[in-house]
Amino acid sequence: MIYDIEYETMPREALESIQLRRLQATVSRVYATVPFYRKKFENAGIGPGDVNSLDDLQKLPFTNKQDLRDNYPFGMFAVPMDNVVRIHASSGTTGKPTVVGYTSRDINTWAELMARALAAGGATRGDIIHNAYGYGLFTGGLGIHYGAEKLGASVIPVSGGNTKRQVLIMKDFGPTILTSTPSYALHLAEAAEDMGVSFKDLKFKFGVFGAEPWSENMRREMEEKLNLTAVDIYGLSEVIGPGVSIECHEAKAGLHIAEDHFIAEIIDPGTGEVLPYGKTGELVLTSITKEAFPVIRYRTRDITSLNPEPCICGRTMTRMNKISGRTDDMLIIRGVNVFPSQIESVLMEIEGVEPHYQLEIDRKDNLDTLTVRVEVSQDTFSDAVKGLQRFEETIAREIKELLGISAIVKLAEPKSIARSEGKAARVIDRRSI
Ligand code: DLL
Repeated sequence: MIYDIEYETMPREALESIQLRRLQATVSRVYATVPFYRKKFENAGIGPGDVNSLDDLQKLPFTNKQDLRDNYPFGMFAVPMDNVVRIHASSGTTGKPTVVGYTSRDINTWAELMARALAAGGATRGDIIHNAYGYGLFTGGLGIHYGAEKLGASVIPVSGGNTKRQVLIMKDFGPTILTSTPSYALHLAEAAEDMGVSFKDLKFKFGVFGAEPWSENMRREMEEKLNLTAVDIYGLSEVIGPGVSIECHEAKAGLHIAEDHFIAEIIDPGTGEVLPYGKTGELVLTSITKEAFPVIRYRTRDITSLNPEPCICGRTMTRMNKISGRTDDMLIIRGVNVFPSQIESVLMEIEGVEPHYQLEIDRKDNLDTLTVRVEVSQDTFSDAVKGLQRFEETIAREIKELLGISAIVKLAEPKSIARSEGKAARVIDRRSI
């Protein structure tokens, strides 16, 4: 079902004229109300009057995470606090959190976007949504929640954690849509199995998974284990939260960006040059309808490419490909660039390997070592030691062949790698230089 048929299927020309109008209004507003933007624009020698076409967006300076930190906590807000009705923050792994604010119109915009997103992911008014994204400063829980209500579905605000109780709820309430991080969904599946509950007997039809990267191979694994159709949802607090883009369940081939609210660009992360459709680089997003916390050319550090081809679902909005990594989580191991998602992809191709893994990077005598700890199924694990050794070597060989890096593979006992209730921590980098 297409929730907002008028906007989601709008012809390009009409969409672009709306984008330009909204961009101009946003630029004028941030110039007038946020000293940070005024200063940046002035330094670049441009003013609101210089944005006369969508191409002129390229004249505007980028905004990055450090800028938000420098203006911590509320320095980037474009409205007085009187008009702010909600605050969220992203914890991040280092430094201060990034704080974002919403007016009541922003909350409504976000709910609309999330209603659209859930509908694209297969949800309807008649569905019961088991929402296991964390509620709190993280945007996942409340973002999905408001969208589910706007759509008219029934939402179970179960949040993350208390996994056994979640399994009981899944069994007794019969939810039809699961929303959570992909790693927590797998954890739920495992907990259910331990409790003698099979996902095959549950009522889930669709899962809307995001907030962390997951590969196509992981999708296959999840669809089978969870007995549902898995779609990818993307977003980030700085831009609004979940709902920036969503896969349609019909195609599951790229995430439709809500382009009537955000303008997407792909840049070369090294030079900042804007790249054409199809080229892979860093995603840059500009919000064009937000009031409290507009962002101009925000560098997401997420790596993807854009695809303007029409989609079988009827939506005209440009699609972004699944995020393949972040500019800051690219591992350089003995000079070879590799993203955790690539290793995941290789692992998920191998029979007997479970979707739970951790990458440990050390530096010994100035040499980097990569250890891949990966769980295997109970059957495999009960094999003779020799068999296990051979299996480790096979996996290491696959990694070497496909990615060109040598790894030490260590098979881990089923359920020995820590499970997460939110975003999984897959990389432990012990190199301190
Ligand atoms: O993770 C918002 C969200 C909640 C999205 C629920 C989807 C579902 P942050 O905590 O600010 O916001 O983290 C944003 O998470 O820049 C990406 O690196 C990563 N990320 C989010 N969605 C995906 C995805 C929420 N579908 C950061 N695939 C982003 C890969 C994702 N990475």
